[in-house]
Amino acid sequence: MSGALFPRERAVVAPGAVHVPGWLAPARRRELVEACRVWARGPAPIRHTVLPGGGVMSVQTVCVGWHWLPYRYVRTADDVNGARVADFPDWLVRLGREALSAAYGEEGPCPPAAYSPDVALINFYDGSARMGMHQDKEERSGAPVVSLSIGDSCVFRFGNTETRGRPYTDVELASGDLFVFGGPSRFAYHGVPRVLSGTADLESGMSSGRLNITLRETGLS
Ligand SMILES: O=C(O)CCC(=O)C(=O)O
Repeated sequence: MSGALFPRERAVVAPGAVHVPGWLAPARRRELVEACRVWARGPAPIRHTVLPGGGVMSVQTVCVGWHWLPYRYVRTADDVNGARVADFPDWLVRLGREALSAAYGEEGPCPPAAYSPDVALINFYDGSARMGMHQDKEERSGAPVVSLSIGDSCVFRFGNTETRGRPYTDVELASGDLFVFGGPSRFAYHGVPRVLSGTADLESGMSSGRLNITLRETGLS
């Protein structure tokens, strides 16, 4: 983060879970923000996901490659407008591989060259949005999840694979940060209890709010 007072260091938060601060250069943040703005318009526009019990998620989400609805992946946005979601672009596969190299080097739970993410979940948080503790477990692949953050900082809570509760670690994710979780941490509970409003990264092209992009392999064909 350009505004950080002190250098923030790469940290292994749990086995297989790595935080790389400021990994996305400003130009890449801007390109990603622009791409997300286009995806947010369609073919299936960004929306607040409605949960099976009737609850409405406070974040807004748009998907690329596959459409996530609780709790499965489909090709068409049946809970939005029925449109087939945008194709997953090759440049995003390359970005996912670079992210794995940055987090793990060549020694991680998945060789970067073998990583083939095919879905991106793009979440937009306004200042009051949150995400409860959950596991990413609709994927049939155990490949790592790559998470990229742009805009306002947040508190990201990274827990354990057994329960939504403690032990967990709270990590501040700022604009440009990369967080990868794979290997023994792939199915750890995680969530976002708080967005830190007023921490915008204006260079990214976002004046407020937080964007999070997770890249995953669904293991589906
Ligand atoms: O916004 C984040 O940092 C986490 C997003 C997340 O947990 C998800 O999309 O499943």
